[in-house]
Amino acid sequence: MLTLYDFKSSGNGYKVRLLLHQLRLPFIYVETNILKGETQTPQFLEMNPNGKVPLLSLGDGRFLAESNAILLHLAEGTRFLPSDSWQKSKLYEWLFFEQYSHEPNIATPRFWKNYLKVGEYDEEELKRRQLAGRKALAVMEKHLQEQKFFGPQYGIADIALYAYTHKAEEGGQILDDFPAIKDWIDRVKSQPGHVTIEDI
Ligand SMILES: N[C@@H](CCC(=O)N[C@@H](CS)C(=O)NCC(=O)O)C(=O)O
Repeated sequence: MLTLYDFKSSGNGYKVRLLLHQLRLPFIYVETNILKGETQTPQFLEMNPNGKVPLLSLGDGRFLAESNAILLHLAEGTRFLPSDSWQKSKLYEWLFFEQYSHEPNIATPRFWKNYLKVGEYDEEELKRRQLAGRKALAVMEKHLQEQKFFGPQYGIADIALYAYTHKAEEGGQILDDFPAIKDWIDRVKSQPGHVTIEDI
């Protein structure tokens, strides 16, 4: 049986939850409170030395961390990951974009604004990241003006990008400025087996 160590409001964790539901794979959910240091205990660090969720236990002693690596592992051989090598490489492009240009600038401001008090984060750094986040959203908007999804059909690049994009306003972004992204969010929500970030 698969076990997912996760924190409910984590978009990185939500990516994995969403795919598990859409693949109809049963899993045990273990809430791991990052605000209470539960990812930094010796027991947790034994499973993931990087001390972060999401973490997937395969149930046979193997553990896999990094949300997009988990998505790739679970999606192999399914309709969520193309088999054509070029299409697959283009999808990897979006997964790496998500981790380098998108997540640090969309997810981190959201975390600061939701969980930290003014003064606990650097206002200048927040503004810098919000600007970079807007640039990442503009890249997505341009793609979505021509394409319905971030692959030949709905798949794990959409899941990876959706997780924090649909909550981007919590980090100070204005999604009304990106109409193609708003339409895509509706398309993602209407996929079979969709669950929200509040669901487990
Ligand atoms: N690149 C990682 C990022 C994981 C990450 O930042 N996880 C956060 C929650 S969203 C966490 O566990 N933070 C706890 C900590 O750093 O102690 C991924 O995509 O899974």
